[in-house]
Amino acid sequence: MKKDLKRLSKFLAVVLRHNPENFNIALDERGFAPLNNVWTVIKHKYGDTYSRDDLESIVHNGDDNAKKRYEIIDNHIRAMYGHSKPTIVYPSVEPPFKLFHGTNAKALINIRKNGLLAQQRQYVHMTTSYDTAVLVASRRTNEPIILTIHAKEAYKNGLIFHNLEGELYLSKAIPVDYIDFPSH
Ligand code: HQG
Repeated sequence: MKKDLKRLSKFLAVVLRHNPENFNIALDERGFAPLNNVWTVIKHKYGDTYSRDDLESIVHNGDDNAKKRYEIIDNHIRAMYGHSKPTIVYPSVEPPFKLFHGTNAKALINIRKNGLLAQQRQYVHMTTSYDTAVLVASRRTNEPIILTIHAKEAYKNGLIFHNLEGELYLSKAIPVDYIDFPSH
């Protein structure tokens, strides 16, 4: 992704995931805001730097890894996940047999004690793709640690999972009983 599109994508995250009220944007119960209102906010911040095509490109093509963070439906736009405040009520789904979560040695100490907790976001993020888990962990460490989550078993025991689209799954917290830790 071009560097300047990444900047716009990060700004959209601030508006649509974290602080919509700072920009006088109200999200509905599914996390959507009128596209025109969001476009006005972008124009106010960046002037003519970005076109509507740039915005559409971020929404439809995602970033370098074709990772989609936003969607537009009926002239409304939302962040699909990653909110720092309760925003979207996701339907519950039955997850696959296992999911992966990429983390680092420092976090692992606490995860071994308390399981996976959502930290600054609303949910723990997990993926069906081992390689994606490595990428996610690599944001914070050169030595990713990949945890395997026994998701189906957790689900059968009452834990709630959500899936937006594709490989990303969310849950409020994952107790240690359902996590395979590295042995060393
Ligand atoms: C760790 C990005 C201490 C957890 C990515 C992680 C992903 C604990 C960090 C998405 C813990 C939270 C999510 C516990 C978990 N004690 N640390 N009990 N439980 N942790 O960023 O999964 O670019 O909120 O291992 O690509 O790293 O935003 O979650 O290291 O899809 O679109 O606490 O964010 O997507 O970090 O990443 P995050 P994440 P975007």
